Amino acid sequence: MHRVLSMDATLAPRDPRAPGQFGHPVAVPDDKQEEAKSRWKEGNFNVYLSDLIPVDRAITDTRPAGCSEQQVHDDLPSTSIIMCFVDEVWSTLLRSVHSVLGRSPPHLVQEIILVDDFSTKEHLKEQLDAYMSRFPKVKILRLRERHGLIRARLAGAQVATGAVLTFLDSHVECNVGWLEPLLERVRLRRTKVACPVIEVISDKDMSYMTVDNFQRGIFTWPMNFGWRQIPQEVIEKNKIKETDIIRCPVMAGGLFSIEKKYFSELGMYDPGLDVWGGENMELSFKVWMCGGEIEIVPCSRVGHIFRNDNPYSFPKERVRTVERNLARVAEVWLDEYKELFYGHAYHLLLSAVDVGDLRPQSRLREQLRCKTFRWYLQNVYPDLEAPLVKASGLLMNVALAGCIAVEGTTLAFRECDVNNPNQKFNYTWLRLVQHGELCLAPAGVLGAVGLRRCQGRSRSLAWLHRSLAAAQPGLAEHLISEQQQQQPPGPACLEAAPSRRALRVKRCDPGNPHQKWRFGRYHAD
Ligand code: LR7
Ligand code: MN
Repeated sequence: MHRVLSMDATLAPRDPRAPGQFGHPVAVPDDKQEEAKSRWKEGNFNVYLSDLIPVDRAITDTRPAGCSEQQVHDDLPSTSIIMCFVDEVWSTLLRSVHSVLGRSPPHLVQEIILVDDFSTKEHLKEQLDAYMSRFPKVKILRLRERHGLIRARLAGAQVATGAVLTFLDSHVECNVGWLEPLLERVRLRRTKVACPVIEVISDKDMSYMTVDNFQRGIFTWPMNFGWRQIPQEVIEKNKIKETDIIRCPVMAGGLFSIEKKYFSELGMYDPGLDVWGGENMELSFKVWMCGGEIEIVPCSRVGHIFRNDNPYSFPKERVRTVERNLARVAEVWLDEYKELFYGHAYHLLLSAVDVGDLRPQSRLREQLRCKTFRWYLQNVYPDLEAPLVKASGLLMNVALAGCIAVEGTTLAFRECDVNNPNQKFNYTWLRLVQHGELCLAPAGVLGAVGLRRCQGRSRSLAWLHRSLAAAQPGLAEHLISEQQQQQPPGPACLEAAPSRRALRVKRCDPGNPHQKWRFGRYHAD
């Protein structure tokens, strides 16, 4: 083994006084404000400043103490670096490539594959070829139509010859010693997927900033990626050090190393995902559930320009594209937990997005003998709140303290009995009041209610309650039917009639306790 190589061609920069040198912030001169402003949209960051900064600027070594003394193996696998871009700004693309060339041990870089995802900008054509012809390791793969990030990465992976694939965005700066610690993890176990700590290159002043330690990649419903700090008490209890590997439920998506053969065994990315977004969820679930691990390696650090908006167009609308990708991922990987996804993105359920053919992905999951999403939650992401239903137990009327019961295929209103299974209902993420296969439903005539076979995608079976009903003043404890009402106009609520103890749907009345209901237990708001 050897001490990690602190290779950095920029340690003695050509011009120490150049703007942005050492990752310092740069200010736009007063007389250039207009120009800087007008060029912002070329990349949705300060393109004017980026162009002033040397493409091989130095940045400070932000690694935690101890990283530079770590030992890595002499026989690390070599890697192909794959960088996809569409209409990337010249200076940031060059800076990305130079940071790899300048701060990676050359023998570990098999090649740098730049995948041009059908860019329209002139500087990315002959000018780029000419510039990169000086660097024999840099190869440019030109796609002849827009593939989108996900399929562009697959195209890059197809031609890559290294044992490991390392994906990077096209506006990054790799820091000193970034590569060996990633490859060390993959060498340790071929099913490890290693991510660097992603630091921040300011979109405004182009400064290189470090980030808080102990961050995990996580998601919240409906599958929004985020970072979350490991709680201080957990750090103390387990004596976690700044240099310790962090296991992540999900990766950010852009920056990681994965063994090429393992990536291909996993079927790479689902090729049915479109353009951009959600692929990080897909790969993360697939890796964890099918025997691998996602790790953040604190001694590997790469800066990335975070932008508020994509500077390129989407073939279809962006939100629609991402939502469709996520729904596809949910359908393939989430098992019964996909109800949580749809419950938090209910409009997707109603619009019945066309997720395409899922069979190849389901077959893959079977062939790989992947574990269940429940296993993933228990073992990889136990701190995610994921109750399978929103509420459960008896469904009690507030005014009469009586409960709804299923008798055969009809409904009755009875004295509450916690031991009677026929009085147990779930309030589901799909907004159903459900007992087994049967769901509470307005029967259509004269305000009657009855039972119907449950059907998640049907709005006529859905009820609003608690947080969902709270938008309508005074109705939070009510059960508001989502069925389109003909007569009477306005929202209709479930009511236990005071006299005959019968159930019916009547016009919602905030003050009426006969319309207020409580489930035995609430698992989510
Ligand atoms: O159609 C496209 N074709 C491309 O080649 C769209 C994009 N791209 C390129 C693009 O030029 C860029 O180099 O793909 C790369 C990623 O696109 P960005 O930079 O617009 O994405 P992002 O940084 O906003 O988004 C993050 O989420 C994406 C979801 O699909 C990808 O996984 C990105 O790689 C990912 N970036 C990171 O993980 C860096 C840290 C961000 C965070 C959190
Ligand atoms: Mn990016």
